[in-house]
Amino acid sequence: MAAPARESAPRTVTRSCPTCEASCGLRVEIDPAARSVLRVEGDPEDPRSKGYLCPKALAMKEIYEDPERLRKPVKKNADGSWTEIEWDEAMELAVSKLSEIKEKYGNDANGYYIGNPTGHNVGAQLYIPPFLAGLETQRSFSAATMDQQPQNVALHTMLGDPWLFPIPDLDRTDFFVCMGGNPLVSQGSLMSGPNAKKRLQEVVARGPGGEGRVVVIDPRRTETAEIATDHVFIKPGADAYFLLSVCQVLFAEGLANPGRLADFTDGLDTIERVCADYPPERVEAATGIVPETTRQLVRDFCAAKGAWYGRIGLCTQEFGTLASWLIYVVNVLTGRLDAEGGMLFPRPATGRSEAGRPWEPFAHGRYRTVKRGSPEVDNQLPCGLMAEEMEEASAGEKRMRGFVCALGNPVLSAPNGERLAKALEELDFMLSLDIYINETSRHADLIMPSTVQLEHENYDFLFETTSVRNFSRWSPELFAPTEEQRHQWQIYCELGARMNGAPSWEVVDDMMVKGMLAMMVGPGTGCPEITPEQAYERLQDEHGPLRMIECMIRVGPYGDKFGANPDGLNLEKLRAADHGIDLGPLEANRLPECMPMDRIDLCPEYILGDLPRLEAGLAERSREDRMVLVGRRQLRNMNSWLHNLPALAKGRNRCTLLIHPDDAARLGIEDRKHARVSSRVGEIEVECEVSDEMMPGVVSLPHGYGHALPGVRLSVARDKQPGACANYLTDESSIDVLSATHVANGIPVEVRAA
Ligand SMILES: Nc1nc2c(c(=O)[nH]1)N[C@H]1C(S)=C(S)[C@@H](COP(=O)(O)OP(=O)(O)OC[C@H]3O[C@@H](n4cnc5c(=O)[nH]c(N)nc54)[C@H](O)[C@@H]3O)O[C@H]1N2
Ligand SMILES: Nc1nc2c(c(=O)[nH]1)N[C@H]1C(S)=C(S)[C@@H](COP(=O)(O)OP(=O)(O)OC[C@H]3O[C@@H](n4cnc5c(=O)[nH]c(N)nc54)[C@H](O)[C@@H]3O)O[C@H]1N2
Ligand code: SF4
Ligand SMILES: [Mo]
Repeated sequence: MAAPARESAPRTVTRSCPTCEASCGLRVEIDPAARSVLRVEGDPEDPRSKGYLCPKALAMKEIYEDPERLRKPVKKNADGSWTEIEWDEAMELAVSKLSEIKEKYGNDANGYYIGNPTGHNVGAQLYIPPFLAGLETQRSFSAATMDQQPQNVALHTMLGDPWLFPIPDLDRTDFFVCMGGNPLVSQGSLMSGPNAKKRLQEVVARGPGGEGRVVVIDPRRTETAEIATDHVFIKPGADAYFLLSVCQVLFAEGLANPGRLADFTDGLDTIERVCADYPPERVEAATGIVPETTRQLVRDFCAAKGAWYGRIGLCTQEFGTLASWLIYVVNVLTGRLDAEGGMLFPRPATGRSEAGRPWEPFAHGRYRTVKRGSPEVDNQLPCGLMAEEMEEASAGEKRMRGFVCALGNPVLSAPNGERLAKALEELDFMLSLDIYINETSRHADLIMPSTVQLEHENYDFLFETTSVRNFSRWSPELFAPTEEQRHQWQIYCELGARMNGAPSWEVVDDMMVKGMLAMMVGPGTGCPEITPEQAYERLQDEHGPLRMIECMIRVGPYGDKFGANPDGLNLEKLRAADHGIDLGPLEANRLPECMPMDRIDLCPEYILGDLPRLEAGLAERSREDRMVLVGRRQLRNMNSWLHNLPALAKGRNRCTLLIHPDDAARLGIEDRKHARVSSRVGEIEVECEVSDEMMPGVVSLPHGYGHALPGVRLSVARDKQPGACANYLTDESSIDVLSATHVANGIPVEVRAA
């Protein structure tokens, strides 16, 4: 690990903000002697964020300072209280309990859930493998099945790589269609770009005559819609119908023109046949969109340099995979995939979109849940099914008995959290890898906390693959961890070593790096002049995630090839770049080289298999009488876990239900008064805000609240923003089976005045 600077005078350090995908550059003024943060501000010299920051830039500081944050493992006593224990004892306890369950009941008697902050922590991402290798279970859950898994499935079946996300070329497009995303608040997801507001305003200014377009298609007139040129209401869950009608118009009006993509795309005739059944008139009642709006939008889009984008509102819904797939189909049919101003493939310095990388074919159904036989999809089981898999009454002898919850809070984030909370109490053993005693970890027998961002180095490993501009960025450790702390990667590596019977975590770490080098350098690779052994000797760090990053970036597309290309990138240069390394705009024309399959499969059979369900749903969807719930994100939240930070929890109650005035009048609901909202699985009480920003028949509630539970040690959250848990209403039985993903948008609910 790089020696942390130890000067004692206050100084300013630059790093990227690890709190959301945007990864803004920050200037952090610290007092090393007092181990305190004096100030956080935007870094004007950061080429991507140019000084921009949002209120959540303070999150890193306040988490670091939070007196309720754990620093040492805690073990639950018989009376429910917690005792701090040493790491060795904690490791011993975790490994013995998990191994015992494995031996007694089989590997799959353990299960795990991986949460979102993993994506923001390079060490957590790179060191999960040895831990999972030790656990050897197929009971694998994560936040992906409340998130982007439908997009993973579409990309895996179409291009061969679930993680090869096409990203809107926001800085060059002049016509941006945004479905089911609210980048003004989320700062862009799978479209990581700081200051989304400015970028979207520039889209409009850039268009011919200053008349570029930003078209938001969303059941709520969102913050993004407010600054867009156009907003179109759509009924939740109807996007697949709408997008098929878009395709129909493209063919019917002779506008389908894939350009160079046609040379390596299969299935163009199939999609023409499929969409022919869905002219705009036929889907109007289901979508709520008048046919002329669809036709004009398609014509205008085709006349411009457009990018057509869909995000979480299209994933976590009834037809998540179909809708996500159709977004890519529209971009192919209009020649906008892989074209400047369209949807482009980032080129990360770590080489993860280069030609010749190994192709793992799409797979599903290799394991099924015990209770209802729900198939895994690319190693993911629907996370809302964790509860029934744990309950003796549901899963019997084959139930999950050991559970590891890693950097996640599924009691608030996953469907039917109330049921999950009860089921967690049935486990023989639960390990939480978390920094708080929160709604989920309070059920654990043992909690192992990691260091937090200011205490470890980081590299924007995930977000260099999702950024609107190519970049490579290292962030320094600002405060060396104390003796009693461990990094997340060390925890995983040590657990893995002990479970695999390896002599030490160091041995496991070395094996990982050596294994990686054996594949990346030497004869027949992109680095033929050097042997893996020589490359190993040249690595800067002794251990840790940055050593693996070093291997990847030196071999990667901008790399120094371990010396063969002396001007290229290496770890020294990366660490010296105070404002990150700008690698320029996204490149066009990377297909087909950058995809593992030879040709685009525009209509994967697996996905077409769900069309009968879509067709069968049309009549039901065309009825008017449903009231449905959708989600919304807020500037000062990050899912469930920033509410304990004073700067982000202040102000009035934010956990409010938005409802259209007509619905409110009909139901006798008044602004700022309470209502009870119920679904098939639960009921909660929330404050209402009556607003015409909602589409009639649709109500909106943020997720991540519901902190006032016994045993939770989050006093600021409990006092300032307790809220109610939206996911107590999310029905775990409502699954987009193709992707194992839950429906968190478009949940049928009943609302009545409290
Ligand atoms: N209804 C509804 N539900 C949703 C969504 C929605 O839109 N609507 N969105 C879904 C999406 S997109 C996501 S990604 C998921 C998120 O779901 P989760 O990942 O399960 O939930 P988070 O709230 O992100 O919880 C993060 C946990 O990690 C811990 N943590 C944070 N940083 C660290 C760290 O550095 N080390 C350790 N050890 N722990 C840390 C926090 O204390 C917290 O317990 O929620 C999903 N749930
Ligand atoms: N401030 C903040 N930023 C965040 C997060 C956060 O919690 N807070 N979370 C981060 C995470 S983990 C993620 S995954 C990203 C998500 O980033 P986004 O995808 O931008 O997330 P949302 O803001 O939830 O936007 C979803 C939109 O979909 C709409 N919607 C709901 N149902 C439908 C539907 O059926 N059809 C259509 N067309 N629209 C629908 C909702 O009204 C909402 O406006 O944000 C990230 N950034
Ligand atoms: S937009 Fe995201 S990355 Fe930028 S300061 Fe806010 S939380 Fe941090
Ligand atoms: Mo997410």
